[in-house]
Amino acid sequence: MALRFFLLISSILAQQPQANTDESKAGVYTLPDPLVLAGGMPVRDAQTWQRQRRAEILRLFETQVYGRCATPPPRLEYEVTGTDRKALNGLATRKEVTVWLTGKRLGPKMRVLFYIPNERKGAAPVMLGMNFNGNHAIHADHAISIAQGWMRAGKGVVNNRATEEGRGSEASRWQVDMVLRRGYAVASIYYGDAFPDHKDGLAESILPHFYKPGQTAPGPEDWGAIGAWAWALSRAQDYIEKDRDLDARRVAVWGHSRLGKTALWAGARDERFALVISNNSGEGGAALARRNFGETVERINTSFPHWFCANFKRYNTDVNALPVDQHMLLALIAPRPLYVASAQEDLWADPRGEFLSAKAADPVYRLLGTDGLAAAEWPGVHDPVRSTIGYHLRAGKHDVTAYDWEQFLAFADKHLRKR
Ligand code: GTR
Repeated sequence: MALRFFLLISSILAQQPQANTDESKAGVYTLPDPLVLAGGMPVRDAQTWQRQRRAEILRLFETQVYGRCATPPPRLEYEVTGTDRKALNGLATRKEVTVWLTGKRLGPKMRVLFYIPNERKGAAPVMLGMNFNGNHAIHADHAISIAQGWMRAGKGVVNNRATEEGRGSEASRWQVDMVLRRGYAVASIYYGDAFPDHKDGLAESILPHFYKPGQTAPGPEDWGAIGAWAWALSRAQDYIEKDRDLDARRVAVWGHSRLGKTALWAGARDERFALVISNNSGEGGAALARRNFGETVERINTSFPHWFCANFKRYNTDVNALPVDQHMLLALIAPRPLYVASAQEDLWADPRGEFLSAKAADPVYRLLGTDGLAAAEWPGVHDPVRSTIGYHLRAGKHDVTAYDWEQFLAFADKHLRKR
């Protein structure tokens, strides 16, 4: 009996290794060098980065971390509904755009909610991101359609379905009115439209719609949920390119937490995104995988087996064998402006590891002629840095707050220039 109890406890502990939050135990590690080609030759100029090294790194993230995304349908199938030019007391124009993700009107679709500031000169720059609780959760506006499909527990969610009660429940994380008053359009998508976020979500996701003939499950290098979400963000960009109220060359893609990981992967894959914002993205996002602090590769693959590609699990117990680390994901965004936001109490996401990762992407940003990350040391609380790689550490917990938005907007005002 005692032995069985002991075995049970030790197997539970083995499944759930304790997360380290002691800086003195973060360990020593050597990061792979983004500026050395696979063959060992150093990358000394922007051309070699753009033509060779960038592609090598992108491929490694595709095959070892997030998986390869599908080829988009040849033609974007979409429909604009519910346009209201006097939304939010005249502050904005609201549109809901249905995009059919496989290009077929009978197939899966996502709904992109737009608020476009009415007071603007020309096409508006866009803050594009995904939400956790449905488009109707980002603002109390009664005209937003309630999200369909599976939804995780939250305000107004009954039997995994959204109801009216959830309206506006995520509003503090979106700050729609603030963003509009600063001249930016807001675009938001319920992430569950592309992949319902639970371990059995695959069947209801867009992935099976892209299986090759005879395929019944994702292969080791095929995309997972993060890939599906990132890919859907690119389909939103496809639509933005068709809407003359929106400036497709000034789209900032942003996200919080798992959706921050998603925004980074979207920005890395798709160079049309002009600016990328990661908020508290942590493990599998901005934070270095090799640093043993907070969530680990093993932990994330165990809790969320559907997020990454199957190959990523090979690194569960040997993170040093990964041919990349997350600074190389950030480097894929170079030379485009990138903002990494951390929160002081968000130890699970390893705020210091997020900074160190941004710092380790700096040589690539500098090689490409930008000022990189202009902070030698980890900045203190509420001391934002606004170089081409921007960074701040906010007081408080894992969240998106008005403070974060003030910094995102100041950063975007500085870097999202009209082109
Ligand atoms: C946590 C997960 C993190 C982060 C977070 C979130 O449970 O371990 O990697 O993604 O969820 O997305 O809220």
